[in-house]
Amino acid sequence: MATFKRPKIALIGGGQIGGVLAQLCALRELGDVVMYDIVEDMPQGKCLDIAEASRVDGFDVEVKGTNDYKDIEGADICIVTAGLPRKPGMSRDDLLTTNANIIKTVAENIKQYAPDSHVIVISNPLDAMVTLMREVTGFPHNRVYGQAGVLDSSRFASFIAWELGVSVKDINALVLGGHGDTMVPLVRYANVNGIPVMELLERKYGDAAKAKEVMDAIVERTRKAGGEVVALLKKGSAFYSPASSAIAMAEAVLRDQKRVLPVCAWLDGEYGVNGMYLGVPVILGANGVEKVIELSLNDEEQAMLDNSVNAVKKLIEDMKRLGFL
Ligand code: TXD
Repeated sequence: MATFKRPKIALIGGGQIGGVLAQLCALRELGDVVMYDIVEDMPQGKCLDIAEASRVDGFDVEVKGTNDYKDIEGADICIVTAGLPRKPGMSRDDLLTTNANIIKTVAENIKQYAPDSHVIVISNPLDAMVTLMREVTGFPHNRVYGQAGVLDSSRFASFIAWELGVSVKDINALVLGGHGDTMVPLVRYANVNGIPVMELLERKYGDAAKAKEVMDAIVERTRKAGGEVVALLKKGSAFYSPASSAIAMAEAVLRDQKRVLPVCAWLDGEYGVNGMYLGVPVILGANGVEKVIELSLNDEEQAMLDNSVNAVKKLIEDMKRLGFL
């Protein structure tokens, strides 16, 4: 007789993002959750707290914390947030050495205990940490990917919706490139249920120059959106929206949704980029990154993407220099 099992989701890192991830996994009944952290008792406490809401929220999944990697054994998907977040004044790249040491250990344990899992990396600097995760686990590239673009695109879409005074549900907006200040919000492709955003902005202001000025400000705010939250929180970085974004990715994989999402994925010639992780739209389903979708970019967009590629390349060079790759 066939027996059925719920998917097992391992959360590596039980800090700010890890906590929201656990709660969202439970609320959406994505699978049983095990949260690992090095801090003693903390993941156990957080998970017990979340699990005790099961009657109120009505979810039938387990949510457990641990300090022992053995408990992630057989996980179907690992979502990694282990590492330090930014403090005001820091760039994501300032976290490189500390977080690379952490990710290396995390990757070795995922390789040992969950060798068939998919890995969604969230820790910063994102593009470099995804690269390191893939290198240490040796998993196929389609099973190791990073979350950045879903969040950056959601921020871009939110700012457009607020400016136009329309539902964010009708906004489609895409951000390409690395997860840093060089990211590329694609204005030309942004639309409100098919209507180009620039057309609506021009109608609102009755002036193409003013519309461009407003859009330039939205693009700039999108690029700096992480820093805007860091400056307000003072003690850490954004955590609700990064968690929601990673859950959208995990759900696409666990439910084989074939969603078209911007993901930090391995490029093998696409966009003229060879052998490197970068944020691009992909089809995300049961096989992870099932296909990279190539968009035709104009010269200006391609130049911005090249600039972003160079910023990620510099991070990879730094990791090589430091002996991580
Ligand atoms: O969109 C994105 N990709 C991001 C990424 C958006 C915002 C923040 N992003 C990055 O996620 C951020 O720069 C950090 O690198 C990670 C995690 O952010 P979070 O806000 O959750 O940080 P916390 O609250 O400090 O949690 C990190 C946890 C904390 O509980 C530590 O005890 C734990 O990581 N930690 C470890 N866990 C396992 N193993 C080791 N070695 C370890 N070291 C620390």
